[in-house]
Amino acid sequence: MSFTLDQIKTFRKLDYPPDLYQFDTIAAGIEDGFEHVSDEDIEFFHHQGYLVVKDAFNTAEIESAVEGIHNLIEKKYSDFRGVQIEPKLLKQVDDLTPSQYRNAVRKVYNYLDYEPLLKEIFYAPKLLQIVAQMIDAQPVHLQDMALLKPAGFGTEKPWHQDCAYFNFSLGETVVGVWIALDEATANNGCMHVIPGSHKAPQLHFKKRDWQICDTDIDRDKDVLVPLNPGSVLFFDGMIHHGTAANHSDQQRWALQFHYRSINAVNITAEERLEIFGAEGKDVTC
Ligand SMILES: O=C(O)CCC(=O)C(=O)O
Repeated sequence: MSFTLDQIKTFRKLDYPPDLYQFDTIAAGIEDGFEHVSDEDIEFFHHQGYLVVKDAFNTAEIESAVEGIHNLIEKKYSDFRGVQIEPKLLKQVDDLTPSQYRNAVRKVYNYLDYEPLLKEIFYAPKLLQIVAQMIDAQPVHLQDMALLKPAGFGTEKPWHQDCAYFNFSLGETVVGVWIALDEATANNGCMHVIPGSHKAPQLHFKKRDWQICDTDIDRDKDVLVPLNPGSVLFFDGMIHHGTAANHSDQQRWALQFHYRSINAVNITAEERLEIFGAEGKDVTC
């Protein structure tokens, strides 16, 4: 049995300002896949910090990715540990039925060495070819995740810059690739980006997550990125982005990959926090 409406209501408290995400401006995108991405589009990516490519993966490729995620959640690989459920349900994880557990998964990560169906899409030549142009060097694996926003109570991912999580110096472009596996809409928690916000690091705070302060977000510039399954959002690792809670009755599954340049330089966590951390800087949020 899945969750009852009463259960869903108790998981669903909104814990951020209702106008933190804006829904008026919708991202435009390149039609019909990667082969239509031009040099001007790569320029657009560098200026604006994001690029949308519609219908980049076909139905068979998306079904195969979904099957890969099911394999991981349903424990096909006995020593795989990269499954995280919705934080709000953590306390009752042992009481969930198998179907409730499946519907409560929020994140699956570090799976490339386990699931060949997902490794295939991570290293798809047609995708890497675009990423290489954006990075202007050989792309190297940085992170692999599947981000699943459960229907009814999927939590927000507050505004942040992904590079605030990565121990690499800021000289080289990090590319995030977000691939919709379901229809991602304004209602079920599609991506939001702030164009042009990738040019400088922003202080992060430990609030609802490791995030940018709600009051430091240029909400008027929020661009919504609804995507149909198989469409892709490329985003610079420095762009301000986030996703609102999913209170709709539609789940929202996506893959999120990150690639760095082969030339990227490692830094320590302390050096990263010198750049992105608010600690000791006499600022509050
Ligand atoms: O897919 C989502 O809900 C947000 C993902 C995201 O921005 C992240 O994990 O960096």
